Amino acid sequence: MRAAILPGLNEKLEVRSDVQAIGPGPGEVRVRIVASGVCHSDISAQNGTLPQPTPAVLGHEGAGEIIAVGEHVHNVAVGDHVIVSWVPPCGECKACRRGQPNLCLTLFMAGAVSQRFLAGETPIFGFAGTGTFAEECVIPSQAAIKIDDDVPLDIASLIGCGVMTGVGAALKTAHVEPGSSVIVFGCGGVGISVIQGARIAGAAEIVAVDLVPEKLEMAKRFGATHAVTPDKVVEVAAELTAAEGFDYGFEVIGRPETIRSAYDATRRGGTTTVVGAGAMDAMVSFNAFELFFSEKKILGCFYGSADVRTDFHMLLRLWRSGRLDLEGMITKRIDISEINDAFDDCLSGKVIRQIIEFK
Ligand code: PAD
Ligand code: ZN
Ligand code: ZN
Repeated sequence: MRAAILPGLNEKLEVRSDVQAIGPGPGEVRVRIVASGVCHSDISAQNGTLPQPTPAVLGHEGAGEIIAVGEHVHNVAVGDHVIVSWVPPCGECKACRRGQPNLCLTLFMAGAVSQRFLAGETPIFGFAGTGTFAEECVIPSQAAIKIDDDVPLDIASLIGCGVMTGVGAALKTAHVEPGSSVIVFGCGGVGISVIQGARIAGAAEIVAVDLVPEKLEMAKRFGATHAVTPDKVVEVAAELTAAEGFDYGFEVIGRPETIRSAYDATRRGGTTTVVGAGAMDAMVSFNAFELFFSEKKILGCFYGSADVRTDFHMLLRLWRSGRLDLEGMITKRIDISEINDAFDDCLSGKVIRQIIEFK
């Protein structure tokens, strides 16, 4: 089968057709991937911002159909349509039992160090324990979340990472309140999803911030009431909040400067949520005075604080009722052979989500 492999750090992806997925072993399932979104985290795995052993099949935002199940698998069966979750909740650890299954590390860490693919004779990792830039992948059964057969799998794939993370950041991490003011730095697939989440939560003002002018126009279609380049943030804060700052600031880029900007744009007592995934050596500075004096809450956000077992369905219901626009987020449909160009397009900042379709 075909798969896009990252041979080593900072190398171009190589699309090979001699790849196979190994298994399914006990507790695992084999998924025929129908669609996979391209998320910025895939690029961050390529350039080392996020740690990932190589060689690895990238991709972690996918949906498809179960074509084989290993022993002891009861939650899904052959023929089921599923969304791949890159954090499979084990259901038994402390994080799962205290109601924070997005922080479950049991199967996530095991997946990160297993080589569930072969390219020729070479064992290959899968990004974040998945690897959806492949026609098939083998994952723990807990990573396969069954959905209704009538949901188009391209729509479904987006929920697997960007939409769950972004909408979850607004609804489940920050708990945006009706009538509040929100500012979102970064309008890629994840940032647009934060904007949609804030709109669903009933925010009164939603300001989108991006460097790319086309993105600002797009952001308005998804619920941003204002959209500005970073140099206009102070001006818009003056206009909308009487310079007090926004109730909620979201950083959806993953850089120290923009984390700092999101904090600065948040009002005293407000909440800054860091969704962007930055590097381990990228430091952000706060002075000791402002931390206590401003009483701003700084929240991290991992996978939208989601319980994928229920929240994927919550998002699908919002989509069915016309309150969450997923179709509009698909900027481009590509063949896996175009994956390196797709990475360049993502870095240009002009696309929301690109989907690899496997036919
Ligand atoms: P993307 O590349 O599609 O979008 C990023 C956007 O930010 C683009 O529109 C850029 O133009 C814009 N941008 C870049 N620099 C600036 C700047 N200095 N000021 C304003 N705008 C800027 O990325 P994405 O939406 O796929 O992902 C966004 C981040 O979220 C990225 O860091 C990704 O790794 C992270 C992520 N985190 C989680 C999580 O669990 N926390 C999950 C998924 C993705
Ligand atoms: Zn667990
Ligand atoms: Zn992602």
